Amino acid sequence: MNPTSATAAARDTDDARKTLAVVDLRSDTVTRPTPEMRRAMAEAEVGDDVYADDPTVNRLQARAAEIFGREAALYVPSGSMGNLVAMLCHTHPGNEVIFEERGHSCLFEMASVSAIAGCMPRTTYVDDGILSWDVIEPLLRVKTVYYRAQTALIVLENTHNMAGGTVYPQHVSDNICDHAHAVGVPVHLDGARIFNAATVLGRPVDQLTRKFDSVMFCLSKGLGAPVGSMLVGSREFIDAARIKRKLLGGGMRQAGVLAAAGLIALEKSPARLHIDHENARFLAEQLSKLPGVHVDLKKVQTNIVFFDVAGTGRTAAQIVAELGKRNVLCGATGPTAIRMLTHCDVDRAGIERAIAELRTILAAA
Ligand code: TLP
Repeated sequence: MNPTSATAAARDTDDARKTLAVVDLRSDTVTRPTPEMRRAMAEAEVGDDVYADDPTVNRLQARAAEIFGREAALYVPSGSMGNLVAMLCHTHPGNEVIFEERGHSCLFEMASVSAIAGCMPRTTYVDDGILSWDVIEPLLRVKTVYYRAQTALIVLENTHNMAGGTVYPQHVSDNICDHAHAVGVPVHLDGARIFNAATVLGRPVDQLTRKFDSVMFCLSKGLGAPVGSMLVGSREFIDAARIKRKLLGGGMRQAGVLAAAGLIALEKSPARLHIDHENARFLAEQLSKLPGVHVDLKKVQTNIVFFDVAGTGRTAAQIVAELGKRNVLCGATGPTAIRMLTHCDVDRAGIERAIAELRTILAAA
């Protein structure tokens, strides 16, 4: 029986419902390590990475640096720590950092830019999340009167999570970096999902990111590793980043058991991301056909789907709760906004089931 007809048969009894597999669309962070990853983790050669002695971490770092065409890379426990380490390297307390208003490192990382780096966020809203130099320039404070906080850093996010997984055209991010450098301001890329952007653009990540002063990307999102993110940049930047990572308590010991899965994710997963994108597009198109549901299809460019349920007469929280009872998990991001992400642990049948469950919920009085 396929999962969709299984749904129809099982719906009426709670017991049967429990047997339905969970379709977890809350995030691409929810994936479980593959059997190959688990084997590599069990067999990983390890050492103490605070002494830079872990051969598996060293291999992961060398490979990440190579793929991004940079001098060096650093393994960090999370994307949030990677972004914060970069901000600490590029700024001093009392500086300003420019973000798009819904940037993850501005809005969703516990205000670490202020609470820990001591900087003031300067933000601007762009509907699709894609900044341009024209939008950034008026926000800059460079060599103005001494009592104005100076801009020390610009942070771009590619893909832009809360704008719907939107992708920077390369000429736009290149142009921002060129202008920023001309006025002496570095640019950091929150590239948590840069491999998704590379998949859409059909360009390698080293090309897309070559003008940035530092790049953070996540192994633990679309690439499917259980833990970890990478910072890449110059040798000088990574040496400084290593110190900041330790400052934040992010120096890990036999981290090779985690890095082993990261290496597999890095080598193997980028090639399959197009499947997640195709599933997201299918999901978005099917959702847009449901009564009262609105999807901005032009923003569905990668593996993230936002949709609005205002027209259904229900709140996002109500729908998320109803779906949850049917083992379809997703998150409300506003009173009537819901986010779903596709990833390697959800296939087309799972997506079809999610749509079927939502259709049923909406059909109920
Ligand atoms: N994003 C998570 C949540 O925190 C919202 C998600 O489910 O999408 N940059 C971007 C663009 C991100 O989306 C995230 C996590 C991070 C950084 C932080 O990575 P982690 O969770 O590893 O600290």
